[in-house]
Amino acid sequence: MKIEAIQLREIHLPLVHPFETSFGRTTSRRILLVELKAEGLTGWGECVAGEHPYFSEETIDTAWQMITAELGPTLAAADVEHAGKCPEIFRQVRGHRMAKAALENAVWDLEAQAKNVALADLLGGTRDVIPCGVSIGIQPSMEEQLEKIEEEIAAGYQRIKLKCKPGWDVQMLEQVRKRWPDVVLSCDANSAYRIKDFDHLSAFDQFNLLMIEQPLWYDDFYFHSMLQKRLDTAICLDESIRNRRDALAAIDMESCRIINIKVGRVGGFSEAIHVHNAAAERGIPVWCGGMLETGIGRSHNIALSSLPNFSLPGDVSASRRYWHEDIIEPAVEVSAAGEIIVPTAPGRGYEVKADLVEKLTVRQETIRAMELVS
Ligand code: OSB
Ligand code: MG
Repeated sequence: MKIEAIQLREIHLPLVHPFETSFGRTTSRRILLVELKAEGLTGWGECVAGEHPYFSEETIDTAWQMITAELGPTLAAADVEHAGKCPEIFRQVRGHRMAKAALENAVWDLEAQAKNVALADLLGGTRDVIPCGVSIGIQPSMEEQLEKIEEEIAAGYQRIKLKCKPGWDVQMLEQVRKRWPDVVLSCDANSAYRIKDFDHLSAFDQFNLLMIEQPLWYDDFYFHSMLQKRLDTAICLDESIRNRRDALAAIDMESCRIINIKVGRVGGFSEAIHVHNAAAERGIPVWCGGMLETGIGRSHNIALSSLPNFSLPGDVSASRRYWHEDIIEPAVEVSAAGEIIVPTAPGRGYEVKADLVEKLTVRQETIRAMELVS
């Protein structure tokens, strides 16, 4: 397949509710969308890099720069035999995994359409429905926290993940557990704790959490392994797993017992499948993380979550939790049983609302092959 044009767009979209983590608060998203044209088809990708380099080093601006200056022209010049060849095509560029994923995932979308198969099938998916959880941000008050949890349990979500940080942890979890003794709960610290907090973190064991996500440094395995030895609760790594080798190291060192796979964080579907398979072979369950995506990234997450080892509920939730109006049609819905149906139509299985995307666009740029540019 020859990519004929790569269209980049930045859209601005306010969140229905602000989302607060230990690293900051987001009220509105700046999102980079990729539109690939080939053989009369359009493939879509979404870059999950944030507005600030707080989750990872990348931002929407570094991704825009990398795609326009390096990755885009390289892709446009390449003969893309199969979407799985993208990592090789991008190999010379180190890092910038979210930028790479935005392009690679759009190529998978194109390929699925060209082959007339669902993206989930092309990726090797086996599930018809995926189990869904929610990620609840740090709330301004305990009252609002309990209200929010109540609302999401009523909506059917199978697992409630609570963002936590020093000062919003043990006491908060205590109150939640008191009210809901049996609900499946986890927490996510986004690297808010340090070695001096090990004893404090042991107190989390009393809450029977499914897992505690990324308690320590964003780039660490060693101290997570030290901590895991002292905790009954399973550690789940998010930020520190960048690729299959990281997954192998973390599993081998017993730094975690569960892995959160974010397709953007690992650089695209190819690497996400490698991480999935490596974990499956070692009996480590995975689940699909979220990055406050629009329907485009969300539809990619749904397809990925259909792989067999995505056995735990992911942070792939309904469109309406994030957006007043999503940019895809139909919007992503979660059933009362807390499940999303995996689309069977060719490609991602959701239409992009082109007029809405156009209206939300604040900048755009088209990239063609190197030779055509110069
Ligand atoms: O750590 O999982 C995370 C959102 C932005 C950055 C990091 C994370 C998150 C979430 C939200 O937890 C997941 C979602 O609902 O998209
Ligand atoms: Mg996380």
